[in-house]
Amino acid sequence: MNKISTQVAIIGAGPSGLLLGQLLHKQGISNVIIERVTGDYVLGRIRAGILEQGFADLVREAGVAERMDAEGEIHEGVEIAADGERFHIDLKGLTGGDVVICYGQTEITSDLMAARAAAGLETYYEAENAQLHEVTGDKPWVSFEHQGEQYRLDCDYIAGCDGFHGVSRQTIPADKRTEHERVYPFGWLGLLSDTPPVSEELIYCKSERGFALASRRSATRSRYYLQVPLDDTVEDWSDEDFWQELKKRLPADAADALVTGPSIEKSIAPLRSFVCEPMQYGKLFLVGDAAHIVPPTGAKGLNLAASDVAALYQILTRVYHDNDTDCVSRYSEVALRRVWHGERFSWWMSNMLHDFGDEVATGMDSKTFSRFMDSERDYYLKTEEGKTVIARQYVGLPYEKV
Ligand code: FAS
Ligand code: PHB
Repeated sequence: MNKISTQVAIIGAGPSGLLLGQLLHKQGISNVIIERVTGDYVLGRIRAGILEQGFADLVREAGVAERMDAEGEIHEGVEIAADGERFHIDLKGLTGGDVVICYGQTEITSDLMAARAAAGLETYYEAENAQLHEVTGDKPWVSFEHQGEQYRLDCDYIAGCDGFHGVSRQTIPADKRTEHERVYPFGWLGLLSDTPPVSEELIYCKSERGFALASRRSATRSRYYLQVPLDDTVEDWSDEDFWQELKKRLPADAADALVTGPSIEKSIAPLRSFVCEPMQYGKLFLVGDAAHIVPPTGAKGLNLAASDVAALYQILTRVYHDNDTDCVSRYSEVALRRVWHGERFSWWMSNMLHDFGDEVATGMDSKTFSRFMDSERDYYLKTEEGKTVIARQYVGLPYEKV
């Protein structure tokens, strides 16, 4: 048995774990990351593309923002196309100057990986069968296997940054956690292509045929999404099928301008709203997708992970720098306040912009629900105060000081 120790054990080397590890390191707080797969596999997951101001500022504080600031695109507005009209949401104008950065999660993760390696920080990739022990005691520890060897990692705290399917949330006894969930009756088929994006700004489209999103990674790389039935598979969709359907859902002039090309990645993500309460148990803290999931319609998933990191980073800095452990118990309360705002916005945007077919999930028939959503769009897309609500939520609510 290999015995190692650190101050904070981090489970998962996705954006949450890597960002937390880098911030703690900057404060002289030792940490070890245990990751189930290879770094290349982590980078191969194509996910988020929009970073809130708060996230970008945290990456700058971590000292890892050079490429993001050089290559990330500042977006001062976003477009919603619905009911035959195109509505521009002036993020900067409606929020007094706040904007978002368009920079892929893959890039942020790559930058954080490089910074961690450059700092010589310990990351165990391909670590198998991680188990968390004595999380309610004074000295929790983690066991795992790596390259055929058994390891025991002693620590003061454990940050469960291991995503929705990780081990951390399951470590909290079922009778100690409440899980809130809404599974949507559709998924998103995403396509990445080295083609010039159809628009400078993102376009969220509600069409008669279902939702579509035109996003981007750079001036030469595009990211598109289509709402698809839950039982669709990637194999059901050739590139040509994707492009033809996208053209039918985009506004006509955007469809005419669409440049198509071979996909370099294509995948289907199911959509759910999910929150685990509380987000801490003894010396274990749940961070990011380990604690909550949102439908990507509000571009909140990655950004809520960042605000969890911000709260936990503040707390652990106070613990180790000021010997202040009173604030430890406040993590879940502080993190969940902002998580639920992100959950509501993502659920609300998904309700307004998707076709729910015949689903009756709201205690009313689908036609009645659809009429309510018509009115929701009519108010929020056609009034200044309505668009201000969308803009404020989209750029991200302020982070709470613990
Ligand atoms: P992650 O899931 O990214 O990382 C968790 C890490 O823990 C993984 O590397 C995993 O391998 C590791 N792990 C799991 N179990 C482990 C164990 N037992 N031991 C060790 N390691 C373990 N958000 C958006 O804002 N916009 C989007 O368009 C968007 N699209 C998405 C598409 C998909 C398919 C998915 C799944 C999510 C998407 N998201 C999107 C949300 C996504 O970006 C997450 O919010 C973000 O990855 C959260 O980061 P982490 O909390 O680090 O979790
Ligand atoms: C993306 O570019 O992947 C993206 C952007 C905005 C969203 C969801 C996904 O709301």
